[in-house]
Amino acid sequence: MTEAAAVTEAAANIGVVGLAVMGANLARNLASREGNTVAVLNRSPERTDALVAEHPEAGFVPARTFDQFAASLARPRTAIIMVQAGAATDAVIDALVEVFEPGDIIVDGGNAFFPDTIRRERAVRETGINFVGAGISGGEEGALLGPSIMPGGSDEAWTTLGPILTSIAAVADGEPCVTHIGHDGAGHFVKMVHNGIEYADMQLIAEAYDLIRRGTGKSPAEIADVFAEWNRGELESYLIEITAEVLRQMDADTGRPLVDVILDQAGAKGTGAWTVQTALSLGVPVSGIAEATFARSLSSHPEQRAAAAQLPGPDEAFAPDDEAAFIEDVRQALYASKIVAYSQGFDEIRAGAAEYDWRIDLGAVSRIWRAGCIIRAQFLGRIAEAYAEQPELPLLMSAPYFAEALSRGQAAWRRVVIAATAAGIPAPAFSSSLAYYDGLRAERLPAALIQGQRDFFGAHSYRRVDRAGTFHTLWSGDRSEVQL
Ligand code: NBP
Repeated sequence: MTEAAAVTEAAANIGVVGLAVMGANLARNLASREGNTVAVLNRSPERTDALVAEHPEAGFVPARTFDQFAASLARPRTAIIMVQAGAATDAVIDALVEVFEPGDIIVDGGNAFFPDTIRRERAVRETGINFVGAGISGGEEGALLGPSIMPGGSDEAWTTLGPILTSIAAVADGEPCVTHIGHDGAGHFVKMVHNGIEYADMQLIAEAYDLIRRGTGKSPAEIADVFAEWNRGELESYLIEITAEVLRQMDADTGRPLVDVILDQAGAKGTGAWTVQTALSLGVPVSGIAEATFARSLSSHPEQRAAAAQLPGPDEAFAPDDEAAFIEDVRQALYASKIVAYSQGFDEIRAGAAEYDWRIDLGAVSRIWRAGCIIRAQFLGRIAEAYAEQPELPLLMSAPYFAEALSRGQAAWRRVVIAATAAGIPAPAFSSSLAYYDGLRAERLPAALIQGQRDFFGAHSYRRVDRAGTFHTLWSGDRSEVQL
């Protein structure tokens, strides 16, 4: 090999494997930042050729094979995989392990389920190569212009990767939206919960829209104005902003509001379900996220919906006396339920960190979600402040700012849930969030009765409020109590 060829071959400081929409945009983002030269590789070479031809300004270093790709990267070689999650990711990892050396870094930027990331990190670490699972949020636009990035992996990998990811991340109040979340699967875990919160946020907004539409008869365009107004206050967020845009959109074919011609069956790619499954195994009640995930499932069973359509609802029509007051109630119910959803999500991250031995800084997580990602909002700054004041906060919604907001909004929240129930309008996320709030603040819970039932049929025993120890009542005998 000539000297010139060797220099060319090791010209890139970062590589991207997988050049579909996310990978191509991430590669362009990387290439646009000073100091980065980006090697690119895709299974089908046509995609690589198209990207290089369409973006000569990016100065990409294209590769046809994994050998060429490895040769084009300076050490420690660092590659971000942006392929379909699952078997494709495993195939690319295997191929990179063949051509990389100890100290090199493989980053999976796809939407992997965190136990897969833990497994992959363990396997790759055996070779001396670093493996980093990095959650990347923001969709296509975020990948191109600046996503919120949640990397896991080792401290060693972060030393090289940190500056590269910092160069492409979104920026909120001068701070890049990337932080080293924790080891092995921590980054993908936090990305999973981010998506779960996103499900809850979207469902809450959808319930607010439905209540206003059915409660006041306003048109989607009029409700768009309501959301645009809300976006100027404490609910200000990307999701509220795009809700106004979607509601304002008219269908060119029919002249009707687009929202009325879109089939009302919500899709899902699985991250909401992962968040709920994981929460169930950790014993963390994320009821808002669960209801949001179930609401999408419910919507997607047309045969069951057709079968249930004949079932009766309430006789009374829903007509609030004071429309403006009702809309303000819905706004407050939305904000209160949103606080609960985020509180539950952060609780799941806290529990996951304890279970998997990750040292996750919850304040830092809220800060990197302030820009770049789908749930970006002013609100995240409030969460950051709460954790800055009290890093070991046991429950986010008990922080002074949120406790005050909940106490201000709880009467409206109850009125909305009562109105929705009376009118037969489903508001599962609003009502389950309120039940969670009331459950946690209750002085006594009927869990005591459940313990009694469990002891009755299964001799599961119980503890008492007045004495230490474990007890069992001889239900089938003389019903006296024994201490175990
Ligand atoms: P896709 O998830 O649609 O995957 C397409 C890419 O995977 C193509 O480059 C394809 O190569 C490659 N690929 C497949 Br499929 N099987 C392969 C294999 N066996 N070996 C090598 N490459 C293989 O792409 P995407 O929508 O750009 O998403 C990429 C990742 O980013 C996914 O994990 C996704 O979950 C995640 N993500 C997506 C979004 C989003 O908004 N779309 C947001 C956040 C994260 P080919 O060209 O040869 O077929």
